[in-house]
Amino acid sequence: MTYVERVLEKLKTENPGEPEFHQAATEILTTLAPVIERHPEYEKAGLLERFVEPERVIMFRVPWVDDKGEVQVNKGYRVEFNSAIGPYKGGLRFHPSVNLSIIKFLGLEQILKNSLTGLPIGGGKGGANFDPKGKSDGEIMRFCQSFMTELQRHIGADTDVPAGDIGVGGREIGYLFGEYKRIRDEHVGVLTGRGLSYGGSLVRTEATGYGLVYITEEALKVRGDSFKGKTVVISGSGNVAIYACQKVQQLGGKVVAMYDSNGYIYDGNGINLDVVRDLKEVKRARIKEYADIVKGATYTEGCSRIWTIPCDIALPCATQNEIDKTSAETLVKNGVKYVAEGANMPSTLDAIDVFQKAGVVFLPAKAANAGGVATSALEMAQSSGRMFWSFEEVDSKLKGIMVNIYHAMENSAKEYGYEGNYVMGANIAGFMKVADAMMAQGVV
Ligand code: NDP
Ligand code: 2IT
Repeated sequence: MTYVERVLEKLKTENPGEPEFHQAATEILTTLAPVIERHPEYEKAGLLERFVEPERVIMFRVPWVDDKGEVQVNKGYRVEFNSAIGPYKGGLRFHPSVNLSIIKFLGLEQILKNSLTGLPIGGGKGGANFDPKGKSDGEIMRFCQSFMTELQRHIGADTDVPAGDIGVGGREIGYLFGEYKRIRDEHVGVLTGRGLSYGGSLVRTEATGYGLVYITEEALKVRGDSFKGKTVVISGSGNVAIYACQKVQQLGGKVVAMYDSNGYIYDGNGINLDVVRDLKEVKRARIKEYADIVKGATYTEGCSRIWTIPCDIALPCATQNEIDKTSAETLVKNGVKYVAEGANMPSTLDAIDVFQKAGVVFLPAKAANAGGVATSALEMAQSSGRMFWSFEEVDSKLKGIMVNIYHAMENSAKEYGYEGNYVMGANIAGFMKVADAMMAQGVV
């Protein structure tokens, strides 16, 4: 058995019942095999065993009182995975499906993603199995306050800096920040994605979606192509999906479908984003209503059949494992040329295999959605420098970072003889910096 195989086997034995964590670790470690071969010193230093073991896992009770006066209890998590290159950094997810496996897969991915940005941020992730759907503002606030009452003792502007993810947007970050400040009495950059009036950065809201489109644009550009006239399918209708859609439209592409967890809308004339934003950002309504408002649009119950819609470019922006082997085969059969992952791990291992074998340009999540966390790091820089940069300044930095990531991934894949395999390229490029830092810092 090779070193990589032994580490993977140990991980699976020691962490039973964590399928998402196994999946992410398998993808990462198997693609690192050629790097490990070139660096026998890594095995002597137990580097991979340390890399896949979180530095710290925090699990806690989140009690709160709902509007009916009933006591509710949720599970809270923060996984401080790797601080070799900077303070732990990564979002908080509030969704009923959240468990330790999901937080660990997200944390592991985050280490390499954050490294790829070129900025000094380590990897972490957190969240709760709390369902924000259908909750009142007061309930959301009380939940966030209870969550932060515990989390505050573990985080800090130079220690661990959470942000948003599924179910955690501007409203939640505001409540979380207010509670942190009240308990710790410090107005610092301990969370990113803050509102512009209390330390946030311009472009952070748009950053993940914009970044996704910028890196895809670069992949198109080096092939002499562009978004102009391309048909695009985007899954999800949350933060990442909405701003990906906006940027695609600005660049001349046509987005024909989006979804939420109930079903998808198809609009052959091109999605009217103002309608989607009003439904999702203002009314917190279901996407189904789009078809009642926009003439000619249709709504179909259930999500996965969105991938049966023919498109040139697919941008999965909802959740893990939303594209399985069958969906990938259908996309390929219908002529998809580019798949760029806005969500974390939206494609199963089988689906990735289908895309790569078919010659689809496949841009993996840890590279393609790194624009969000990169802009979070720019927010941290502005906070500690007590500065506020213009929209254009942050946007151009974001674009530069995404273009750099594309070429870093391209070059690493080439260097190891896997040209065009961006899964290998992203994992290798991200890992090398973390490995160097861990080797330099001794066995810790
Ligand atoms: P939001 O909560 O704003 O939106 C999530 C969207 O995905 C909603 O449309 C939601 O539908 C849908 N969705 C969530 N879970 C499921 C599910 N199990 N099945 C079907 N649909 C689902 O989250 P974001 O836009 O912030 O995040 C989307 C993805 O992007 C996630 O994978 C996240 O990890 C990733 N990401 C986010 C970043 C950020 O900066 N926000 C940065 C990098 C990656 P519904 O409303 O019906 O639940
Ligand atoms: O998955 C991610 O990169 C995020 N949810 C954003 C993390 C961040 O700290 O901005």
